[in-house]
Amino acid sequence: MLTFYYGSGSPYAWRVWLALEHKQIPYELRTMSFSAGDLTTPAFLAINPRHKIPAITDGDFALYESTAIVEYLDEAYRSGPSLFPGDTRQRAIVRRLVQEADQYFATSMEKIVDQVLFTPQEKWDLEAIDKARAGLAEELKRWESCVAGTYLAGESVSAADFTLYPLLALTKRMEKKKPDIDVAGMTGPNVSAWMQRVEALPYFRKTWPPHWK
Ligand SMILES: N[C@@H](CCC(=O)N[C@@H](CS)C(=O)NCC(=O)O)C(=O)O
Repeated sequence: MLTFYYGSGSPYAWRVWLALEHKQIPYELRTMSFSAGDLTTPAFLAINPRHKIPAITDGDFALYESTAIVEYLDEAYRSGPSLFPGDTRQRAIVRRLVQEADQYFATSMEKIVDQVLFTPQEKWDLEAIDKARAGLAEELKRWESCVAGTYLAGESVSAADFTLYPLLALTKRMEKKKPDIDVAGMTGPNVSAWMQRVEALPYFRKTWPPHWK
């Protein structure tokens, strides 16, 4: 049985959860607590020496880094619907979108999360938050013209959807502490409608971060 090491609210773990559900792979969910030190036990460090979730073990095979995990699941479990198109060029585009979400969108998102979630409010660097928000706004403008069909890469759900959605959802979550992040104000109609279509996937609710409920 595959074991999925998960942390609530992590956009990187969320993409793996969506992939497991989408492909209907049986798994045991192991929710790790950051504060209880679950990530730095010798047992977990043997799985991920970088002490981060997500990670999986599949028999005697351990893997970390969410993008690599999603690719592994897709290749190792052929039975469920694939998250990467069969066509070489289409597959390359999905990989490109995953990279773009991780390299550009996530970089600005991480800066906002570092401030809003992990820095006491009186120490917030408002200039840094504004700059990161401007970066996200520019990215979202770009993604607005990237929605190729029902889903980001066309008519089928792909790894690109499961990468961008959680990053955007976490950014939205930051509004609870800083309303003027105003994700709606920087999200165009195509991206908004795409988000709703991801949210309509039958297994989506199950993967909503438990501590956000
Ligand atoms: N590049 C990694 C990022 C994973 C990551 O940053 N995980 C965070 C939670 S969002 C974590 O486990 N942090 C705990 C730590 O660094 O000790 C991936 O895609 O899997």
